[in-house]
Amino acid sequence: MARCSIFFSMNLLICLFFITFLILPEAALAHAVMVKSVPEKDSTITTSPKQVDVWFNEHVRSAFKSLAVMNSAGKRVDNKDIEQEVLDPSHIYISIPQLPPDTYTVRYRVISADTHAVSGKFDFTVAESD
Ligand SMILES: [Cu+2]
Repeated sequence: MARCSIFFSMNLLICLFFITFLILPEAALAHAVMVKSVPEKDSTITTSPKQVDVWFNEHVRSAFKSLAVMNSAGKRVDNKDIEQEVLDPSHIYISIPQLPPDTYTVRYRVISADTHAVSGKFDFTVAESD
């Protein structure tokens, strides 16, 4: 009986150890994730936007950020003038010229507050207006 409860306590300790080391650092060091964009991911719009905006769940570092908009042929179409909002460093954006109907891919790469690089992509479609 005594041996049994010691064994049980050991298991509990091992469990707590893993819970602490698996969950806590993840919460403390979680890196930025994209939470919103304009145009929205997978949206279809009939008016070519003036810029592409991307928001993260936390501020991202100003160094080494990148944002690019490619057409369906893989050609870069943005104006290569990425900016980060001064009052909201979780927001980056880039201007784009008038875009013809096509499906465009936005690629982003930023450095989180926790120094991890975060990258991703999403599409939006500019459709013929009728
Ligand atoms: Cu991270």
